Amino acid sequence: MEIESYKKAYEKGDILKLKRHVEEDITKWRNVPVNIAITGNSGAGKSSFINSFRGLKANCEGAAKVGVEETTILPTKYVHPVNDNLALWDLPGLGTQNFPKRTYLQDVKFDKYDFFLIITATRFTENDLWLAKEVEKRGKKFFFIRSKMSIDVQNDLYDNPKNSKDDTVSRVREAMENYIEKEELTNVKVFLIDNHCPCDYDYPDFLDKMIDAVPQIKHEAITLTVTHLTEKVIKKKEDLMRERMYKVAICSAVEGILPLPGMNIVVDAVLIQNEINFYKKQLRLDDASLQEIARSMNKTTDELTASINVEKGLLKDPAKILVQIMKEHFTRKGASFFASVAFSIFGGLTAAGTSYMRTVDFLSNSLDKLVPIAIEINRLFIQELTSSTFLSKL
Ligand SMILES: Nc1nc2c(ncn2[C@@H]2O[C@H](COP(=O)(O)OP(=O)(O)OP(=O)(O)O)[C@@H](O)[C@H]2O)c(=O)[nH]1
Ligand SMILES: [Mg+2]
Repeated sequence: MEIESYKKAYEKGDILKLKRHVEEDITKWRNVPVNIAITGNSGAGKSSFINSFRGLKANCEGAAKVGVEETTILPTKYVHPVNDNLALWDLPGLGTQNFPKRTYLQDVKFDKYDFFLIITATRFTENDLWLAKEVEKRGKKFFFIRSKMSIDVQNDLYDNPKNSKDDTVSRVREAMENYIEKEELTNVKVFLIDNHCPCDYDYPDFLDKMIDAVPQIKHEAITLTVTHLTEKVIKKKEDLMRERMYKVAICSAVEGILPLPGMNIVVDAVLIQNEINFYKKQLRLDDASLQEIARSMNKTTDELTASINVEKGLLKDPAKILVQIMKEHFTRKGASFFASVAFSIFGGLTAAGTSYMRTVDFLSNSLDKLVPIAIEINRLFIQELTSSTFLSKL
């Protein structure tokens, strides 16, 4: 994967080049396995799950080590014997002295996996929910797996002799689904299985769904990688524009010293307007760039901007920009961080200080709004680019 060439193509706004790189890399990516992390509390049955998934018993050669005591100490990779697109990572259990929650994510290198199976052997615990949220935070997906179902059935039969196996399974399923709904975990699948009986419960269904999900997981992994790479370019530009902001503001402050009543606000307005146009160009949010991106996605500019899910007022008519910012500026309360900077530089020069503060504040406020729009458009663009290329190559 040519990371540098992506960044360069994106930096230059060379969309066709970026597209070509992605197309070339997708052919390579097809042969790279997806990394699936098997995670959950200690003893939940993670290693046993890997064995059953690979069609092995715990005592077979090459099987993952399992045990009633804490067993897995290092993340270990197992490739699926039939589908070598699947790399299963047996992770240590969460919540033991060796792997406390505090350091777990770093210890198991949580960021490197593409998809997660969170295994729980009992009702959901706080740790399961925490893992689920951490996966979601990274823009990745997971399935919940409830293991040891035969033990639940056996226990339920002991407690309620009239209950059938199906009764127990339905009650466990209902409880898990209610929990997922209550915690607002979106589109999460739950499978009830027993690692010692891989033909029973939801295990066969899980195998089908997992195999079906692989191309999608791969596609999402690619999209996320390219999006992160190009997002770095946006962030770098943002840093440079923030540095520049102070210089522009100093210009407006120098004009503010001029003893012409009302003059400095006009100077500020022109400066701010020009600078915002510069930001838009840098972030490829100017009309020409938007048109080009929309065209490469087979959309009109209006269709593209309609699909953006962040505040996008600043993409509107430039003349309205200042009015909008000014309105917000004058309704905002509290001392700004920039005020202290301005006063430390300009001390007693009130007109200059006011001008400086106003300009930095306006510019900073605009950039705060433009950057998320650029990130969102970038995400939509990469998603579209990778899916059209990836799916056509399947
Ligand atoms: N009955 C039954 N027992 C299971 C199942 N899954 C695991 N076990 C048992 O539970 C114990 C722990 O299983 P492991 O697979 O070692 O659990 P783990 O999550 O890998 O544990 P750590 O690596 O220590 O975190 C073992 O004795 C397994 O035989 C299951 O689905 N049904
Ligand atoms: Mg284990």
